[in-house]
Amino acid sequence: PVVIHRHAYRPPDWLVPTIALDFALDPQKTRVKARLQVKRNGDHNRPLKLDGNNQKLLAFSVDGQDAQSQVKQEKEGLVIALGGEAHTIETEVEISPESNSQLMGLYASSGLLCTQCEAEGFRRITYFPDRPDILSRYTVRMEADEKAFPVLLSNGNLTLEGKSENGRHFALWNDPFPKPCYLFALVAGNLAAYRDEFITQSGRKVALAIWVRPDDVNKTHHAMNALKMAMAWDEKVYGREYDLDQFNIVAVDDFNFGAMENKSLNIFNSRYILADPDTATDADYDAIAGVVAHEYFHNWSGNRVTCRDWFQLSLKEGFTVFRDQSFSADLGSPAVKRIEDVRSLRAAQFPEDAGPLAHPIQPDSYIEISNFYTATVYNKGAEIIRMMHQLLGAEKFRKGTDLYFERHDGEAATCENFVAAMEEASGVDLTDFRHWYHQAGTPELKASLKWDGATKTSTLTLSQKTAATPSQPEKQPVVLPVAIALIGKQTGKNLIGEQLLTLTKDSESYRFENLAEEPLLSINRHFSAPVTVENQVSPEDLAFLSANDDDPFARYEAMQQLMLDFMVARVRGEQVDPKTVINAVEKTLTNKDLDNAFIAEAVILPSENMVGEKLDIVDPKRIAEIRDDLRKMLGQTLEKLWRQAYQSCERPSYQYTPEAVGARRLKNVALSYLAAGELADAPSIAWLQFEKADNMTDRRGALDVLVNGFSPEREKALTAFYERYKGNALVIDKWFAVQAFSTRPDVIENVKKLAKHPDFTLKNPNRARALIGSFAHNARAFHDLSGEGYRFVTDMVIALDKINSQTAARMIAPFGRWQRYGSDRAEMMQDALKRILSTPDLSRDVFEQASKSLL
Ligand code: DPP
Ligand code: ZN
Repeated sequence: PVVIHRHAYRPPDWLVPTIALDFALDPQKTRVKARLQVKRNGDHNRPLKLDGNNQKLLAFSVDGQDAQSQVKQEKEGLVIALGGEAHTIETEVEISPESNSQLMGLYASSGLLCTQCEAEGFRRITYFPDRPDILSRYTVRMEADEKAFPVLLSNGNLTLEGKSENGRHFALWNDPFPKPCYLFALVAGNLAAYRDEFITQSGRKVALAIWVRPDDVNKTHHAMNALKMAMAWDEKVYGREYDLDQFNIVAVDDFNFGAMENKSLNIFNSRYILADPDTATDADYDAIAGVVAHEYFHNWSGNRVTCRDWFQLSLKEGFTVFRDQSFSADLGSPAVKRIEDVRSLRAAQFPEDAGPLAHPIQPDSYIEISNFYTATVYNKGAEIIRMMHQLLGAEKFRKGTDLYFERHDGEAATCENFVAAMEEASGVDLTDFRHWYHQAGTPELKASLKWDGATKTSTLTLSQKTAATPSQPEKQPVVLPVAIALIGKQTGKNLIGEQLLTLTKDSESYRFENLAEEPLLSINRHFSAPVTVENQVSPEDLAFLSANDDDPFARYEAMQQLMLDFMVARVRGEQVDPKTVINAVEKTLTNKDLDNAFIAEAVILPSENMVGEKLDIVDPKRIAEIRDDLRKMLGQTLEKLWRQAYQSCERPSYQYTPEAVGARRLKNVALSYLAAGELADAPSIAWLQFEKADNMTDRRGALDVLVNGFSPEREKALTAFYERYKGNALVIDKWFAVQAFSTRPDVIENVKKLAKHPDFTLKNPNRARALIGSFAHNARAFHDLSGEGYRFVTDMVIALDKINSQTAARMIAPFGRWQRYGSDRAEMMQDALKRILSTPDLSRDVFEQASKSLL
């Protein structure tokens, strides 16, 4: 397969200022006519190359003359020699939406026709130079059967609609903003809209519509609220206003990503739009608000300023994730939001950075760009923008984004353009900071604080090291903004309030004088730098910090480290006393100054994977035993407190307020500890909660607990849940996922059975991810020494690759960590990768991930 290199970028030979598309839509056979105005770019005589695959070429002409005999058809497109400076190219092709199971290009989903073009789906619709640095003005005519497809949508403004022959109708759309083809979109189907409007800061009225199946209109209100808040927030925080008179969102059931920011026609995976209390959890509500905001924010960070090439992907994604994270933090509790974001960074990105698929936020090369929509490009990318925000301060950061938007509006830009604008507007030198863009791996930050009682002085030494990653054996020091404070070991008072230390070298020391007492170090407050921290602190001091640090995130971290150190020591076979951990959890639970949402986060143990990352050889079974054991101990010793927390968090009826969400969170964490403690009445409490729940958070919380046990309530609840929600795909996804995450030893047999359930299909990415993706992240089951877990996921990846290679490729990463396991597991994991690689007609997507994972 061809490898694309970052340094091989060359500007396009031909530009396409305008394109007119004409769709005769039909699920089996859609005809697409395209008229491209092409313009030679620069002084050269290279031919015009149009990317295209999965389509039948019916006609090809240049300047109105048939040119089918002059055009060279290659496997991946067309090549035509052109003599003049500008020409009109016309093509007509036939494509089949219904047989498009890859869900890239134009495809059918539950009776709708819709598109997904990022990154390279447009070439499956029509022949076109499919690269993000070609910006064109689009006019789109679409025609379809009026009964089956009453609604016809595309980007921009609707300029004309009407009837045509044979029960068909048409619509004409015109998008005044030049855009790359990955932002093109079209939807046709029987949809109903929930409508609202937004008045921009300059007073322009924007018509908003969320299009869904007619039965689902009542589930769009939360998404609509989020959209309006996001529009107002972007005006207030970034000065960015919406630029068209219409903004449409469509929800579809079959979707590879979470959502897509097509200009003025965002298309969403329905799981990030549809919500009501009966079917969506509080976590779903948060995710919906976050994704709606994310896609909306792309209108500026992505669409108005787009990416020059796909190596710049983090330019739009890292920045936009940072923007949506800040939005959600402003809306709710910043500390809890930060805890959640860091938890997902640690769960998804740190392992990526530590394994064979490690890549910088600007990768050096790729085989298939779809494989680089990663936690690194998105979430680490967001952390890198967040560090710039800290180094510059909010005001200069805003000056930088203003300059960036102004300077590059209407252009395809690079990450370097962004950093340069930041640097210029702020006057802050970011030369060394740029290493973050090209260096993979999570830096390890070592901290040691020495106290000299005689002089009342402390010296803090910080040092950093980044381990080698594939093709990057040597690492340079990176710029680390480290927020610290010194806290009195006796009094718990701040001796030194928060300071931002900027570590730029391998190692540096800082002196603090005239301290009233011996200090404890509060480090990497609010997770100011995306690093792992090595800091030798006693369990007692960690417990003290977990109760006294004035930064809520740092309190959470102290607690996490305390729990993690304990579990790691136990896995290593050391005799350690759980008392300190238990007391710290008790203190947190009884602290009247803390809110429920924070308490719930703080008392959850670090994941099994986090324990694994601390060990030379990962033994998932042993780690699971140790973690279960600590949960059991906490459940039993603090039984009274869990019961109290549970009761005090009960509410007479469902409300969606931050207070009620926090209460539900703590209530369900308390329930899970009662069950972990194997308390006799835990299953009946869970069942009662399940039965009388008036919302999905409580119903799902109860099911999560029951599914791990052997009580008769387990089967009752699973059956009741299924019966209640059958036909509701999003909730049935939860039913599959809950079972795939079970801690029971028979989970693999059950998951294999579920793969044969009539509701299971590999064709729907949400369903495939719910069962296979969830199972592959259930460490104890996936890594079972029988090898059954590996075998099952391998079989599924191979089968899925034929249907949807992008989704299949995303399930390979867990195999790539084989070096971290003992030889018994490592060999089986390598064998799984080899078996995948020996499959005939493997996709580029899966080939890239599997071959890199073997190295
Ligand atoms: N660009 C999309 C998003 O992240 C992914 N396809 O918003
Ligand atoms: Zn995005």
